[in-house]
Amino acid sequence: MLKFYYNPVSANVRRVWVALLEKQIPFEPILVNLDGDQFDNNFTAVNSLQRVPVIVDNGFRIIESLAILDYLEAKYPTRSLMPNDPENIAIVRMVEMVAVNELQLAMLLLTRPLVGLDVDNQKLDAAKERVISVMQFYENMLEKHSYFVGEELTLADIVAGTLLPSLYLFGFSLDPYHRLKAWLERLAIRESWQQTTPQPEVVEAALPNIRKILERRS
Ligand SMILES: N[C@@H](CCC(=O)N[C@@H](CS)C(=O)NCC(=O)O)C(=O)O
Repeated sequence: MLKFYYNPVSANVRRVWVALLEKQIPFEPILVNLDGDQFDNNFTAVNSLQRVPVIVDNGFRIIESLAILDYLEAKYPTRSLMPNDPENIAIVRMVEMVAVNELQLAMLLLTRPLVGLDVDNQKLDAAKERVISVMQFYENMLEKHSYFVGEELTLADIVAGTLLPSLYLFGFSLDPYHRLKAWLERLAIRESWQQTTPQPEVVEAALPNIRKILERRS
């Protein structure tokens, strides 16, 4: 059975977890505590870069959440989470890249003061502005349809829709973004979202580990 190395507070993990559930792929979850277990010899043998998520499928090992999503889509095409016409493929990729390269980077910076780490005020303001620009960009993209591509869930919704619910932690309100709010409500009622929503007490308990991870990266 496919092995899934995960941690429940990781956004990078959650997008893979949601895809596994949406595609109804059976998997064996293997919890990696990010309080040091990621540096164990056992886990380092699985991923020498010492990060989750990782999947091992019939002995084939993949790291990097977006690469894992692409693999799952190619290997398990039903229930499809990727359109097949050029424009819609581009939309999915664009939404994913904006989520990871713009939104997630800004959110990482905004997490620093939450865990007691220093950050330059100018950088904080720039990160907040970036988040607002991304929210507006997504709001505009959701003008015509229920999801980023038509009426069906795709990887675009999974990647962006597992990041945006955490914005409240940084004081952002979704109230001015009616379409974004309705889209997130639509996602929140899906079983895959409900099953993978990190409990607030689990997030709270993980804050010291998140602090150490961010400290190592600065
Ligand atoms: N680009 C990678 C990022 C993976 C990543 O940063 N994972 C974090 C959890 S969110 C981790 O395992 N961190 C452990 C550490 O830095 O020590 C992906 O998308 O999979």
